[in-house]
Amino acid sequence: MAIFSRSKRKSPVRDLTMGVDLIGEILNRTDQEMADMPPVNIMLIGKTGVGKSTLINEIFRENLADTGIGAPVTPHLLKITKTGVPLTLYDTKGLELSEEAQRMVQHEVVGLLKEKDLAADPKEKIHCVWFCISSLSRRLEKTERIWINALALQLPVIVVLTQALEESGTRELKEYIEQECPQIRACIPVIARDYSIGPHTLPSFGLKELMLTTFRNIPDESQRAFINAQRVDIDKKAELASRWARRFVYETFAVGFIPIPFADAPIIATSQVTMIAKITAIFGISYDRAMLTSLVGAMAGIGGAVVTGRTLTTNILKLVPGAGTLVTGVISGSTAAAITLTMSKVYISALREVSLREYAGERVLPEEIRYLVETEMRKYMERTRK
Ligand SMILES: Nc1nc2c(ncn2[C@@H]2O[C@H](COP(=O)(O)OP(=O)(O)OP(=O)(O)O)[C@@H](O)[C@H]2O)c(=O)[nH]1
Ligand SMILES: [Mg+2]
Repeated sequence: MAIFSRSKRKSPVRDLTMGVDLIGEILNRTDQEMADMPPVNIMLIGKTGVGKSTLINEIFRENLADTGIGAPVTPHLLKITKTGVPLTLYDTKGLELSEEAQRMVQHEVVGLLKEKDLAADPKEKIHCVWFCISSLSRRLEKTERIWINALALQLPVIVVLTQALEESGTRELKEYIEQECPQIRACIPVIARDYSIGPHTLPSFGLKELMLTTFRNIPDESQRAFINAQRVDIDKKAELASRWARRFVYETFAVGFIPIPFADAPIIATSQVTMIAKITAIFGISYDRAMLTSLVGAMAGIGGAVVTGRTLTTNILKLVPGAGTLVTGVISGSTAAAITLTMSKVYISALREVSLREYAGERVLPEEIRYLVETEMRKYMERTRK
């Protein structure tokens, strides 16, 4: 059906009339989006105990350092990946040992960087190095300085000052490193996880800054994967998803959309399936059928698993001011755009809430997801009414 002249679909989504498994379509489509997403590749260098694993677990989804699959690439380099997270981490071991051992680690790292740089597949390239130095050590060793400067000539290097418990010492070390290593992109102090010291707690900080600085310094094609994999800045996920959705809606409905009778409303859902899948992939959330059924089912205003394009479109139509009168009429490009944009807003704000809960370590039950979506829809309706 040539309704969407400028839609950028990779493979056709079936016409979603009654009886089609809409959730299944969204699930397949999201899997496909994830499979097509080029991963972001980050190398972490730093002595044992500086907090590399803690940093990984706090910045990325899914407790990656503990639950990801670690495969040794060389004696001192571990490659960490996890299905469903578009990210490859290279973690170094053994830097704290003798100078001889340090040289070996350097040799392995340089070898890997060269190999990846020459690799035919651009997806293999290392995009950024997080060189971790404990702020508690209060010093930058000569070998570290030489190494950082050499690496920074080849690719973006961010020095992460971990365990930044003490303010003035951290500030001095940061200034010193910035002066000694002028080629680095940034030197960022962090406390990755809250520290309890006696009755006091030092709250974590610096992770968002590290996240955003990395985002700005990696190639455009890996930014989406990075936003998906990280969990410290949910608003950035929402921002990227909203920006993408606005463009998608404009491209799909503004040009070449032929007005259709309302009875054919479900066909609008083909583009909405594409949109929901893409937003889910941009967001980066552990999705499965149960979760999508709750989310999309609630948007369609029905409890069961049989969500159709018609129920979804009809229910969202209620949120579009003045569109109720269309029931017997024709859906124009601007109405279709309004429905789809509204759907993206509701979906993104629901995903935002679900992510906040998930990343706080809570298990979000399907009934709660349903409730969250309904709340978002009510809020949305009140806002538009005003
Ligand atoms: N609370 C808190 N503890 C931290 C932080 N960074 C490191 N630690 C603690 O320091 C210890 C070592 O941290 P890891 O993250 O295992 O260090 P690592 O760099 O991965 O060490 P290796 O895997 O041996 O190379 C652990 O007991 C952590 O709990 C932090 O930001 N907050
Ligand atoms: Mg570790």
